[in-house]
Amino acid sequence: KSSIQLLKDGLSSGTVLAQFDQLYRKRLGMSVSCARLPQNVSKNRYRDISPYDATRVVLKGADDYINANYINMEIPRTGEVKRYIACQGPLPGTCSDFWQMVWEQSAPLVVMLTTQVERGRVKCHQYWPNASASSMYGDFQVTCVSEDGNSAYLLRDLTLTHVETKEDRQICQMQYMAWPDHGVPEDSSDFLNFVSQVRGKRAETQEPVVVHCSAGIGRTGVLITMETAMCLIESGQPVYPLDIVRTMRDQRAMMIQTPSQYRFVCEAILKVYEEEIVKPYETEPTEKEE
Ligand code: PTR
Ligand code: PTR
Repeated sequence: KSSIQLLKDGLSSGTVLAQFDQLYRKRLGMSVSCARLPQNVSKNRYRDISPYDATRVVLKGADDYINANYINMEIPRTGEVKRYIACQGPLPGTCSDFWQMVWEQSAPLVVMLTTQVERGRVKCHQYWPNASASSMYGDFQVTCVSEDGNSAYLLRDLTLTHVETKEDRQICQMQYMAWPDHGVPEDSSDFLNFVSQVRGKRAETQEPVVVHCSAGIGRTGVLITMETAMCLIESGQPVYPLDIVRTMRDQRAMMIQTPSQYRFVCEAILKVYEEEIVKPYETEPTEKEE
């Protein structure tokens, strides 16, 4: 059976969700001691969401902590590795760390999957200036050159300037609006369209894409899973969503938070495949026999 047929059967029988429920949330033996240091505690949005020490993004300088992990997703047989940085939504006190990270990691694209306030609770600080304005964040000035979009998502062109050297870079921020935390996007077509846009934007570069929501695990995990699955489909390879989740959780704990998020992404993968939203480059069938 093809991986897609297995996924389809597993979704109707319920085994797909049962396997997700049984998967470890944190990889055994991975320490998170940096996040727990007294000077870093206030830099975490949620006490129960900490980055593994082994894969955390280390800032330059003495104060090197930010709640962020590298997530590398290898696409077998293509030689390609899709690189991400998964992080929490910045807090008022971590905006300058955030921009330092974007700068040091040469990230060209920031994907934001939350709004600032949901159901009356702050989910992410506004770490960028309003349209046509500039703000300072530590050593960096950020200018919002343009803002454009629709009800599902917004695109912002930002200029990030290192004030001391006067060097500057263009950063694109893509914000998906219609997706509450612990939930799923309101519309899978809008979401798939958004993921395709993200793929298009990142096509020209090998640099890591920064992805965040509020905690940087649930919605961030869904987006990375979706893009990885699209790459696999495109290169004519089988898609095993649980393997994707495991690979992510080996690099940041708890990626994809709820069974409904997992179901949503599995159904979206089926849709991409069946409606040929992404088509294989190769013509020969390459799916593994099971
Ligand atoms: N989820 C709650 C929070 O984020 O504040 C509750 C919580 C509190 C969860 C403490 C875990 C906590 O323990 P530790 O800091 O040891 O992970
Ligand atoms: N302690 C928080 C909670 O369980 O509510 C942590 C948390 C918050 C976890 C948001 C996931 C969240 O969703 P996301 O990663 O999609 O922002």
